[in-house]
Amino acid sequence: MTTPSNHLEAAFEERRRQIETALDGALPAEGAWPATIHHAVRYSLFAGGKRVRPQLVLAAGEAVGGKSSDVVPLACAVEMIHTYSLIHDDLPAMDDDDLRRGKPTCHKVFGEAIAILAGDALLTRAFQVMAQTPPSLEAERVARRLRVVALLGEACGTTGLIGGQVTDLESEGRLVSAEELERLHRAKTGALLGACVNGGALLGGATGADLQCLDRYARAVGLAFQVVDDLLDATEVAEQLGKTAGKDAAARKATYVSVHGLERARAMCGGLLEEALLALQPLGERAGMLAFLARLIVARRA
Ligand code: GRG
Repeated sequence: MTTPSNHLEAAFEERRRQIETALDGALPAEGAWPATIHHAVRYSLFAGGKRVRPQLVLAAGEAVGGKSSDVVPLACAVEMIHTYSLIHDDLPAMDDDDLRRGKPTCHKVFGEAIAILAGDALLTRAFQVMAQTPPSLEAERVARRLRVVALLGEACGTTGLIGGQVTDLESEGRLVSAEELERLHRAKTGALLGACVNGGALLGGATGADLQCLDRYARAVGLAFQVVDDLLDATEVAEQLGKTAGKDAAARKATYVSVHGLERARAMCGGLLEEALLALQPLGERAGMLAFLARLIVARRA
């Protein structure tokens, strides 16, 4: 029997394949000159990520009745930006990690210099992909694309991903308040996830009311994602996570587990999921995949 959940699982798998193909097409070929950098970029991008961010882009576009072709460039761009941030986060100067996505980190395989450049290459390529509009694209769609480029720049910048990372590095070994921690998480993780949902919706042609619902959803899911990450780091092993476990406690990092404790952090996740699902209600069935993704994010084990 086909249930709504079977149907969503099948659509999720189908989209995962679509994302892999689009990412492959959005990069220079493996052996293209200069080959080392393209090997490194492809090594990290195709190392087995869950592709949550591109899935959110596609689902947000669908929730507002947009066409898949309108949102695929953003789906590729956010995964490239996310992978760049992981490569740089793993560097000796930052988290100094040997394992990512179940494989040796980029700098372990290619050396630090090439890993830095692979991150830079992915970030640059992401904005190139967003800016490459076909000549036949209507002016209105080009304008939306430009708005989303600005949104994406903000999400990656000093008040988003980079700001969150700076605050994270500065929080090691010191007491952090619950408010500071929420701000850090919203910047480090929530900003890019927010750009996936809001950007996907804008490219899909969302109007004011839909955008408000989706922004509320994005804020809840963005925070839930990082709370779950903190829980997993404290409770799972490296084989399950595909990255080193227990790093937060070892580095005396402020996390939802260290600040609130395991039980409260779990309860917060439940509350954030409820908030995310509530936010989607006005969108009805079109938001089915976004609801599926929120549940998946909270229930994930890696
Ligand atoms: C270096 C500018 C810069 C930023 C680094 C991404 C990041 C900020 C730090 C990595 C450590 C971390 C816990 C980040 C929070 C975001 C997060 C939970 C990343 C992991 O995302 P998943 O689970 O990974 O979607 P996959 O591998 O499945 O794509």
